[in-house]
Parts: sequence; C-alpha cells; structure tokens
Amino acid sequence: MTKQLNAVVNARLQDQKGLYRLEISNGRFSAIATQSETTTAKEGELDAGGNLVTPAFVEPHIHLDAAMTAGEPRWNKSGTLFEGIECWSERKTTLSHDDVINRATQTLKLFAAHGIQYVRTHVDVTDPKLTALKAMLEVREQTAGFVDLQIVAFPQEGIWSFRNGRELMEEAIRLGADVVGGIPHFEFTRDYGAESVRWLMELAHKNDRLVDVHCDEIDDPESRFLEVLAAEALRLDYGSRVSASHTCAMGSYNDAYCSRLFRLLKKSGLRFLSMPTESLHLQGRFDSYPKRRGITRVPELLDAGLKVAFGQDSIRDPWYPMGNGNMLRTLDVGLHACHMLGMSQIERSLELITDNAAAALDLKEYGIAEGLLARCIVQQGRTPYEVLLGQQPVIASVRDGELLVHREPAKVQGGLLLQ
Ligand code: 17E
Ligand code: FE2
Repeated sequence: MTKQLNAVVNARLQDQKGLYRLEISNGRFSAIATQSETTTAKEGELDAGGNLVTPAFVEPHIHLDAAMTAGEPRWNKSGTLFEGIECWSERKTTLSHDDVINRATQTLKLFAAHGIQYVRTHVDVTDPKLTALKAMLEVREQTAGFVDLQIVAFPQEGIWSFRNGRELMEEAIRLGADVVGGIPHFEFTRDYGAESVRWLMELAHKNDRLVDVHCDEIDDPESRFLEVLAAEALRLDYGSRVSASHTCAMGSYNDAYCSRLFRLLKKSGLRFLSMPTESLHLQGRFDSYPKRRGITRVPELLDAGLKVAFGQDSIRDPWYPMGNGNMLRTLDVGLHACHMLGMSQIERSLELITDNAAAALDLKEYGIAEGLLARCIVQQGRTPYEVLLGQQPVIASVRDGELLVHREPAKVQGGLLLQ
C-alpha cells in the first residue's frame, strides 16, 4: 500500500529546537515551518510523534551480488578476506541472472524497510560473462521506485592479475556501471597494484564516472596504495568523486607516515568509507595477541575535515555471516571500535550514515530543505543519542512524498526516552 503525503508533522530536526511541519507538494518539500505546539495529523499527514526526522539512510558500500550466499558452496572457516574470496570464486561459477536479481532485490527490500534509500553496490566483474553485472543493471531499473542504486565495476580478483581484467572493466563501464572500482592490495605485486590505480583513475576520468576503490584492506602497514589513489585524485582534481574504501592498513601505519599522508589526503579531498563490522571480523586474523582492530583512523580523518562514512559491506555472504540491514547497528559497532563514544561524537554520529555517505556517493540532492525531494525517515528517538540507544528500525520512510514504510513505534519497557 502506498500513500502520497502532503506533510510530515510533529517532526524534530537535528540541531533545531522545537517541532516542525514539513510541507510536501509535487514530491518535494515546499515549506519547513516551526510549530508552536503538537498538532493532530490530518488526512494525508504523517505524524512523526516528536521523533527525529532525518534524511534517508545511505548505504555507501555493499556487495549485493554476493548477498545471502553465506555457506554456499562452503563456509569460510578461517574468517579471512582471502578465504572469502576463494569461496566466492567457487560460488561465482554457479551464478545465474535470476539468482543475482532475486538475492539483490530481496536485500534492497530489507534495506528499504530500514530507511535506506540510497545504495552503492560493488559488483564483481572478474567474470568473463559479466553475469552479475548484467543482472544488477536490471535491478537498478526495477528498484528505482524505492532506492537510488549506484553500481561499481569491482574487479574482485584484480585488474592486472586477472585474465582480460582491463577489458572486463571497460566493458562494465560501457554497459552502464556508474563507478570504477579496484583492489590494489590484492594484485599480485605492488607494481601491479599501483599501475591498476593509475589506470582505473584514467578510466573513470575519461568516462566521467565516480571511483570507489577497495584500498589497503589488509593489516599490512606496507600496503600503501591510498597515497597513490590520493595523488591521482589530486592530479586530476577529482577528490570529491573518489572514495577510498576500507583503508584498514591505515590502522597499522606509523604516526610519522600518517602525518605525511594526511597532508596529501586533505589536499585531495578524497571520501572515506569504513566498514567496521566487516573489518572487525575479517582483519586481525593473522595476529595472535595483541590483536589489531583493522579499522582505519576514523576520528582522525574526521578531525582533518575529511568525509568519512560507515557501510555494512556484507550481508550474509562468504566474508561475513551476519547483517540485518539496520545501519544503526553498523554505526553502533563503528563508534565502539573507533573510540567515538564521546558525547559530542555521539551527537554528530548520524552524519556517518547520512550526510557523509551522501557526499561519498556525490549525490546532487540530499537533505531536508525547501525545494529538495521529499525524502526522509522518522527515527525512534528525539535525539541522535536516543536513536542510538534504542537502535530501533525507523517508524517511517518517505520518498518523494510517498510513504514507503510505516510501522508502530517499539514499546520498550521503561521507554527509550532520556529524561
Ligand atoms: N570483497 C572484498 O574484497 N572485500 C570485502 N570486504 C568483501 C568482498 C565483502
Ligand atoms: Fe567491500
């Protein structure tokens, strides 16, 4: 059942006092007005009930082609990235068009139920038939009513290290992938890794595409492809269109090197995507004790003025058996793992799954303001702190004025609200 709204009432907005009425016409916010008191919602109005209303969640990094394949054909026993790639390589041989479409669509519906309206998915193009890519291009069309989907041409087994790697990447871009991917830390040699980054940046620049590279997803402090990516982004003046995903190795870099690196990162304006649940699970696997967390320097990057967002990465796939589509879970784990539970950090934390992720996806239109598309979610809680304490699914998700999701607020004993 879909329903066209003409207002959201009794909304609380981040960093604003009091209640708001968000008027909607022709699928856009037509006015944002303060309310002097709580009102009763009329026909065609959604009652936010004094809860926080934010822009819809953005999932900036997920692998939908592999979603829901955990245990097929076998389980990842070591819990390493590398065994995950092996398991996936076996599963990949049995992919069919419908198989990919069904799992990806099911996952996107799960995401929509959790208030996600923007998704960037990596799709493995190290497949001579490009089965998953062709299926995902169809999914992008079929699901456009409830999600904006960006597709990354992702060379899981390498560009330089896989037969016809370059041709497959080029073909994926020709067929309509939005974003150029890469995986330099997994190429056979350092030279291959650096060459692949320079090549993929040129490919993106020439074809006017975004870039999102799996970069240094390894606990090896000598994995230093981020500096190559950042230098290329700076040279091409392309930083705002380039995301560095994972950058786990930065969690193992020494401070002197980081000090030099951060100068370049700031100049380049690159976007950063960290997948905390995934990295906690896959990284640190070759350590005994102490064990590293395998997560990039999130607070330091934020303090440097760079945009960092959190993504789920996996949902029940060869790399990670968990995941439920609730980005508040990912955010909660990330804040813990990154020592970011200071109150000022908690208050700003929703940026990590909204605005900063929107910046990584280079979304042209995002936010709650007059004239913008009427897309928003009603959270459970009045402040980011309350929202995070409860981690409840959204009460509502509105897209272009249409009510996509609507559920009863959770009845938690004692309540979720702080005094
Ligand atoms: N592939 C990869 O290279 N890294 C990951 N974290 C996943 C797939 C999920
Ligand atoms: Fe990934």
